[in-house]
Amino acid sequence: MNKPVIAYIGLGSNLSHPLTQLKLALKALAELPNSQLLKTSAIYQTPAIGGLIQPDYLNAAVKLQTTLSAVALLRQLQLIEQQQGRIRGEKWGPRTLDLDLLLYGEQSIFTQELMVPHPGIMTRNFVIFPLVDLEPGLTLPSGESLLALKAQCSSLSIKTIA
Ligand code: A4P
Ligand code: MG
Repeated sequence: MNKPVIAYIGLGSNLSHPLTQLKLALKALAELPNSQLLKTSAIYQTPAIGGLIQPDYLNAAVKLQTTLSAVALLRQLQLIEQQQGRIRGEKWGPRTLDLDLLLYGEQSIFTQELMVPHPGIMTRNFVIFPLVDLEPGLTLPSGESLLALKAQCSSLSIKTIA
């Protein structure tokens, strides 16, 4: 049995009733094998980044403890995405559900299949705000503090909806 690790997952949806999608995903995350859901952030509404014209996103994040390996956890997340009708179209295109493995313990992982910390973590307000809800004192493997990152990112375009 692997040692328990604290992992943070980012959730995003901008299709097919995003709030329902996030609630379903939270239920599925609470039922992940070999894992325990510890905390859920507020839900935020943010304009889509990435160039394509598409609806606003709802974003959130969760903190969980798991004995799954990082890759096993990623595959479980992809399974949940598929169960919620995710069709992989254009990169950064609209989606019913996107689950990103943001952090996995203190580990840095750089493979084709998995990059941890998730490359978007440092600059995206829709990742940083939910992470601050979960663990304001968090420091990334690079040594950067979450609160310092939050101070650098815009709060203008993000609002809490639940
Ligand atoms: N992959 C590598 N590392 C990871 C990781 N840490 N977590 C690989 C999850 N997946 C990871 O992902 C493509 C590949 O990334 C997977 O096969 C996996 O092996 P994907 O979910 O199929 O494609 P994607 O989500 O379109 O690409 P990507 O690069 O993950 O995009 P992002 O960074 O997730 O951005 N605007 C707002 N406001 N809110 C959003 O949530 N999300 C995106 C997508 C764009 N704009 C957004 C939002
Ligand atoms: Mg993604």
